[in-house]
Amino acid sequence: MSESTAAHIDPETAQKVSSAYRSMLDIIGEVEPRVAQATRQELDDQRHSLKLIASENYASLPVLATMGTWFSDKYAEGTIGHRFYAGCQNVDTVESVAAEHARELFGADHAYVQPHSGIDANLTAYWTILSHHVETPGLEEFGARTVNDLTQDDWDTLRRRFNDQRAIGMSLDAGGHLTHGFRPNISGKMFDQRSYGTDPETGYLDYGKVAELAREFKPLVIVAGYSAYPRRVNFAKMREIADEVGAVLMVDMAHFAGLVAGKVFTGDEDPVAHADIVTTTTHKSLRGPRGGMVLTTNEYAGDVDRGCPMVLGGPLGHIMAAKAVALAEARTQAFRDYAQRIADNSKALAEGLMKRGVKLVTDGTDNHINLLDVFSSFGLTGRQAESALLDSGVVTNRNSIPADPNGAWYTSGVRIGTPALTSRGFGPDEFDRVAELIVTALSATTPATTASGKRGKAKYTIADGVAQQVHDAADELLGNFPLYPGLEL
Ligand code: DSN
Repeated sequence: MSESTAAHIDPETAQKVSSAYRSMLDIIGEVEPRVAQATRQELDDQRHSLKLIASENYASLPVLATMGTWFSDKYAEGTIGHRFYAGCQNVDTVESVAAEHARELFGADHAYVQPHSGIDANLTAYWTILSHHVETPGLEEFGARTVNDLTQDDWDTLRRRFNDQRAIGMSLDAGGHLTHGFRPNISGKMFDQRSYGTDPETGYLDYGKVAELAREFKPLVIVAGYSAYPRRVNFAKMREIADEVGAVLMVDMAHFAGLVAGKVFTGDEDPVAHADIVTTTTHKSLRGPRGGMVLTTNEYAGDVDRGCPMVLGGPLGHIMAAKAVALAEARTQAFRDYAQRIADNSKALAEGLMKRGVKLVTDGTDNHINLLDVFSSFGLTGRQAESALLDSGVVTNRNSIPADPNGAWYTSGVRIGTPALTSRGFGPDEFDRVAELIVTALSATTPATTASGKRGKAKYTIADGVAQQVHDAADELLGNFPLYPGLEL
């Protein structure tokens, strides 16, 4: 299998896989035909649309196949070799293999591969940090050595103190994530949180401002990482800031884990070399199964391993097995080539958009994300642009931009990423064509006015025939890079 086109299989395998999937869908269909039909339809939809959501990808068939097994039926709470259930020897094997690959691939002291998602990984990391650091002020009053020794009553008292624990993270409109201390997520209740933003002129992270905030606020945790920032982060600088104020440096690399695994982000840009704790999902640029993972230094290994049952439900053996397979794929030179192409394609897409007059946040990209300011460029809200693109077979998501004039619901931006279409084999020429199609669709879109004659924020109209024309052109482009070719259901 060529890794640049993980979505590809050779014809003989395709025949076998087709027959296996057909049999599986027949069995499923006998129980609930609507699920079998939706599963077939999902493949068809993914085959025929331009998947540009920056957090999505196409896992390889070995990864997909590993998820569908009887490991799903086994309980295995606890950690490798220390389970609360009997008969976990095979779960021990797959969890050990996944952790071993993760440690070696990322150069981490320790890997905890149980988190079910990115939110779970971050929650596990926060509890790890609190477990490790919060014991100092006054745990002796509970007769406890660490937070793990506390009774329920002790927890009730301690919970009221969480507001005394401080964290800083990138603001949402600059590209940070809800789990970096924002109110809709538990992290915003566990910590007293302040945000650092980006430079209003350039849109780049301002390390001087981060340092200023850290000195003034003295957080226990500095969270670095992003889900919608189109530039690289210098984690060596973030480490210096953390050291200066005695903070723990936590990096959420969910979005760019594939670029770290693929050695595109090295040196100062390698989070694992600089942070105390690194969290990630496994299904974005890393191209594995849906799930999460936490990498730590030896200092935090004992605490992070208590993630289940502290904050996580029983580990998912079938997903940990698939993480092991995906991480084995990510160790190859072919994956490193793929990761480099993600970044090269992202630049090509940015150039294609900018030469056609689109304003990008930071005027470009050097990772896998392009953040389009569709309000300045086309007079559309993010919601209108997202919908018009979807009508045209282009799947993206709306996203806030810094100081967004349309707020967090309608937004003024659209976020676009290259990992998925790079997996299908797209190169710079195809991404230039993608830019052209996006501009064609959005140039033909106008905001609809509301009943009172005001410019609406949700409704829109597209000039006759343009959505279909773009959809057809997208399909033609996709036809050259088929998804799991030969897999016929
Ligand atoms: N949902 C992921 C994303 O789209 O970036 C992060 O939570």
